[in-house]
Amino acid sequence: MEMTPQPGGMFGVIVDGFDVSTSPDVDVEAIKQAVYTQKIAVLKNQKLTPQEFVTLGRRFGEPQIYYQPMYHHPECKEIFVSSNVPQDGERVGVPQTGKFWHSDYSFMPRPFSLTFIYPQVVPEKNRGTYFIDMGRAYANLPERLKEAVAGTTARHSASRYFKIRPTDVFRPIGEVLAEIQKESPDVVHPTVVTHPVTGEEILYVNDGLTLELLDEDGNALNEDVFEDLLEATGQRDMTFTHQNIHLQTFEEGDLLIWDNRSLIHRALHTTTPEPAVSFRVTVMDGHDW
Ligand code: 7UC
Ligand code: FE
Repeated sequence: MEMTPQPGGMFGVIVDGFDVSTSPDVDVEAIKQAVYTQKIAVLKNQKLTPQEFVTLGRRFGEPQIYYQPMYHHPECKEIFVSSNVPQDGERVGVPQTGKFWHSDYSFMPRPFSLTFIYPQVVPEKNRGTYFIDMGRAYANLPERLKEAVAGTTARHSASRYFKIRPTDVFRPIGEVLAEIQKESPDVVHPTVVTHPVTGEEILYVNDGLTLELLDEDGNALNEDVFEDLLEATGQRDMTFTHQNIHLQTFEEGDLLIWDNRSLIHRALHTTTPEPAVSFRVTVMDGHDW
């Protein structure tokens, strides 16, 4: 196995020669450490069945099952499917997922530690995912904003980007919204979290899933602070040229692993989408937040 820094990229490593069935545990550990410190690892030339993909995830942690079955791979519920390509005339997974800045499961009490993406059908144009390292973004915040968020918490919610399910058609929207709150109630996380492995401080705020900041008494903070954080970190830049934004591209055979605690990401889909399918596995690594 060989690990090299990603050329031209802002962060990340390229991993050649990793084989889920023959590579030793020390290689898994080396990749894991690289993910914590370099944030992304791109495993090259992977040829995995869905089951093998889950096995790969299991070597890094405990694979999690997404709370909504509509995203599950038909044979492998540990795989979350993002797809706009029907199979035998049937919808598989969900199209246009993650087209907003987020950290996976930030609206849940225990967000995932690591995310694995294994693209299956790679579009010609518009391939890739945008990333922002919120550890670096926090370090570069103006002192004024660091002071404003000190001791605060943030409320996260599934509501804004909850995808209407086929079974929701003709249901009253209020009923659907009430059900979302019942199944995945809003959660509160510290605004600044400490990475359990690297000790790095991370601004845990994303435009898609974070609703508002709360002071020590649980009262909503001035909205301007929240808006300034989104602006300062690059999440308001719709040209995606902000210095914090990294476009991670991939080709067939690539398998991306990233640190879901410190990175936020945003899928690159267009309104007239080309066929695109990707499989996702998410794991808990046994460390607390
Ligand atoms: O359809 C989607 O964009 C899924 C999103 C609401 N959640 C992904 C996650 O794991 O947090
Ligand atoms: Fe995501």
